[in-house]
Amino acid sequence: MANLSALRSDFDRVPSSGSLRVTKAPPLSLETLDCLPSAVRRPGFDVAALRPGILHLGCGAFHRAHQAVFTQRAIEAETSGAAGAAPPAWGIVASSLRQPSTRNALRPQDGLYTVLERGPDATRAEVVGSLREVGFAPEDPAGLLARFADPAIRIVTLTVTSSAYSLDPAADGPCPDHPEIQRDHQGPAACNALGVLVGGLAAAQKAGTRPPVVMACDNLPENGRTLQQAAMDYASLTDDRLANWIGRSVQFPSSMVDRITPAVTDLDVADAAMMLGLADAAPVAAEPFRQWVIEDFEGARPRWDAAGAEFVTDVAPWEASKLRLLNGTHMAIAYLGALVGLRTVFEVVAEPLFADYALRFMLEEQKPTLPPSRHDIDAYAHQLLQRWRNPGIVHDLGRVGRNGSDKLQPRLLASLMDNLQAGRPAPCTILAVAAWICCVTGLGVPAEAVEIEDPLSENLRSLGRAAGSDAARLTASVLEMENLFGQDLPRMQGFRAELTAAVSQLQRVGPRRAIAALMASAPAAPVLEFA
Ligand code: CS2
Repeated sequence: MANLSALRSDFDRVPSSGSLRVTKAPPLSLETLDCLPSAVRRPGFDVAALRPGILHLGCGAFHRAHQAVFTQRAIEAETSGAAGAAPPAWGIVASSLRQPSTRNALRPQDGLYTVLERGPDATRAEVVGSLREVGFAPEDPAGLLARFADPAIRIVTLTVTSSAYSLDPAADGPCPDHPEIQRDHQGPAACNALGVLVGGLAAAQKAGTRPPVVMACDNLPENGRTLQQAAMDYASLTDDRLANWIGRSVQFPSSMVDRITPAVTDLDVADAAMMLGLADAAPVAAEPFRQWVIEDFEGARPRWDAAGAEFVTDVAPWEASKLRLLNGTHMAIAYLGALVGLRTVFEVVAEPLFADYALRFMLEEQKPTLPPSRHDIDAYAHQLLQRWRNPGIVHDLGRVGRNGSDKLQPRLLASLMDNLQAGRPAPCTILAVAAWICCVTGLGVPAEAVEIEDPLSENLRSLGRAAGSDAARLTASVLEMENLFGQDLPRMQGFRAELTAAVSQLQRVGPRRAIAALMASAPAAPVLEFA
């Protein structure tokens, strides 16, 4: 078994550099892999000999900084000791569904790319070789579906973002009227993630092969069960027998994935080139922390456990704390920070007022809503603050806060409902929801505020225009969006008035004074402690 700390010490520490650009360097590829300086960590197996075993849908930066790295380490763990032996067949075949840019950048590099691990004081570089093929789904839809029936592919993973499941947030299932689902049904080939998944599973069913295990790696509650239900609902729009077979025969383990991975910048490209001495058109940058907790399943899998992943019988406690503390707080500080014109998560938590707010939100409002577990939630919350305070990670608030209407329910509204039902006040959550309303409707948003994109933006902005500066009218009209807020929450006693007051306060005095007033008030209810 590989020793993680030993693997880590393979890196040489290299100070974070400035934005020097290396333009003349030859490209990273299998041919130049041996030219890497010793400070750069490289795949510990014969990359060219690696055969595929995993199909991945969506090939964004997160997948490449997370699952691909775990898989690289897992392959190394199984390869080590067997000099000259072929690596275990766990190479990743990835397919981008929306844009060909990653494929275009990675193909000339034989799928190789750099992960820049940006710590508070230093950046380390690792070249990843677990990604063996990258395609663009619309160019070869039949080829992609055929992969599902290839017995070599034993696992299918997905990082397509929660928005790509085309779920109806209130109904907790795919929305048949969703434009992407409509397009899939009318077009010659599916291009939506669910359409590709269901089409691929249909191919496996038809071929009579053992279907691959399908693993959701998106930030959704019960992501495995949610994806399975979404796939069944999608299949049943046209084929009930397929839907039943998906329910009976395909395993969908849930998993909790975590690694903060900001959008790639020119600085990342320049730093990768400088550290490698080779040009890499598709590096990714990420924090040193990475975590993967996977619901155990039947069948073969890479030695992800040797790479630091955990297999457990119930992912729910990890998933709940991650979604509610990390992702929920991310959203809260993104909207509050955006309203004062701050740009990054680091900038927000650098202000003690925002950091205190984040901690209070996590410990007094999110923590009491978590399922009982032995996890040390206080330590987790403090560790999150440390991670957000990493100056090497430039995590843009606009990116963290975008598509809020798809993410509000699991990250903020579900716990809000739990708290209100239990009679616990939740002023930090209500302020966060109010900040989201201000950001997306444009109410009282100063010129310097960061713009927050949302799929419902057009509708939300027109509500903002219609309400003018009338906070009560605005709040009432936003709460009428049943697909976001459902029916029960807006009826909870006192909630509407509190939310209206928070929107109005943000509009009048701005986030800093609103938070200061909130922090000056003592928590009104004792914090529940779980063993
Ligand atoms: C963030 C996540 O943009 C967002 O929604 O909260 O991408 C977050 O950085 C990751 O889940 C960290 O693992």
